[in-house]
Amino acid sequence: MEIRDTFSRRRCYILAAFSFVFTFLFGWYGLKSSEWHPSIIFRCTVNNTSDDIRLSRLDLLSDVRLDRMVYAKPDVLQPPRTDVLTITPWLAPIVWNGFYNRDILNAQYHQAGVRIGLTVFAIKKYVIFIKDYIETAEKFFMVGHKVNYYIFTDRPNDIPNFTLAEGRSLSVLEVPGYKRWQDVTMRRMQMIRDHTRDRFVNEVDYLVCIDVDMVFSEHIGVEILGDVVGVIHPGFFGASRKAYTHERRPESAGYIAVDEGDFYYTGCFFGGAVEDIYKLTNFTHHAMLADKAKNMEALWHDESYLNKYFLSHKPTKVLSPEYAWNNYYGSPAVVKVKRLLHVDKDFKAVRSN
Ligand code: 5GW
Ligand code: MN
Repeated sequence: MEIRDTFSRRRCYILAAFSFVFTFLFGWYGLKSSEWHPSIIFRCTVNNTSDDIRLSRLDLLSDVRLDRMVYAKPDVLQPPRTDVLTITPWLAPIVWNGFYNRDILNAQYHQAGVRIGLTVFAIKKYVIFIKDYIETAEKFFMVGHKVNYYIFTDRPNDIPNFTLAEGRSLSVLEVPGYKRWQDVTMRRMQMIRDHTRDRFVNEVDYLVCIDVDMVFSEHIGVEILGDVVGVIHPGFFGASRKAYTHERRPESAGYIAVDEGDFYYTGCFFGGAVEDIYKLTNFTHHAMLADKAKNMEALWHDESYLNKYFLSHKPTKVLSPEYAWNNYYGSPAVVKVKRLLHVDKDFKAVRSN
C-alpha cells in the first residue's frame, strides 16, 4: 500500500514537472516566435505533401504576426508624401517609396505562400548581362519569397551556374534567336505566352517580366504584385500626352490617339497574375502579327503594343519609375530610390551579331 502510494506520488511529480516544462516551452514559442505562425499550421493541414509539412527557412522568415504588429497608425490627414500622384483615376495604387510598410506586405504574401516567376531573355550577345542580373536579383528581388527564374536563351551553354538562396530555382529555356533585333524583342511576348500556358501556370502565381540589360540595386518586393502591373517609363513621368511616344498611325494595332493614353509605360518591365500575363502576351503578340500582315511595325515595337493593351486593360497596380530607372535621366527629387537600373550598353559589343 505504502509502496504504491509513493510510486504514484512520484509519478505525479514527474508528470507535473513534465507538463510544466512542456507548457512553458510551447507557450514561450507561441508568444515569442513566428515558427508557429497560424499560416504555417494552416498550410500544414491543407497541403499534405511532405514538402509542405517540413518547415523550411522560408517559413521561418515570416518573423511578424500580422495580428501582433506594431507600427505607426496610418494618418488620414497626413499622407507620407504630397509630391507625387499615388492613385490612378481608376483607383489603382501607384507605388512610390514611402507609402508602404514592407513588414505588413511580407506577412500578408507570406501567409498566402506566394510563388513568383521572373522571366528574362538573354539572346545572342545579351547573355553577358545575365550574371549581374541574377546575382543582384538574389540580393534585392523578392527576398524571403519563393522565386523561379526563367531564363530564355539561344545559348544555354553560356548561362553560368548560380548559387541561389533557399526557396529559389532557376530554369534555362532554350528558344530560337531571331535574326532581326526587332523580332528578338517582340517575339518575347509569344514565348512568354506559350510557356505561361504550358508551364508557368502550374508553377507560379505571379509573373514578372524584366529586360536583361538591368541590375537590381535596391529592394523590390511583393509591393509590386498585382493582377495587371505596368511601370511608368522614367523618361515620361512628367510629360504631356502629346509627348508620349505612342504609335500614332491609325492603321497600326498599336495606335493610341493623342488625346488618349494614361501614362507612358516602359516595355522593359511588366507583370501580373499568371492568367493575366497570358492575356497580355496573347494580345500583344496578336497585335504584332496583325501589323506584320500589313508590313508594319509599331514605333517602339513590343512597348507600343503593351501601351495599347494597358489602355483597355488598365493596370491594377502602377509602379513608379523607381522600378525602371536609367541614369540617363539623372536624379530628379521625386525619385528617392532607384531600385532597378538600366546598364549602360556597349552597343558595338552587344548589338552586332
Ligand atoms: C539586340 C539588338 C538591338 C536590340 C535588342 C537586342 C537584343 C535584345 C538581343 O540581341 N538579345 C536580347 O536578349 N534582347 C532582349 O530584349 C533582352 O532581354 C533585352 O533586355 C530586351 C530588350 O532589348 P534592349 O534592352 O536592347 O532594349 P532597350 O529599349 O532597353 O534598349
Ligand atoms: Mn533594356
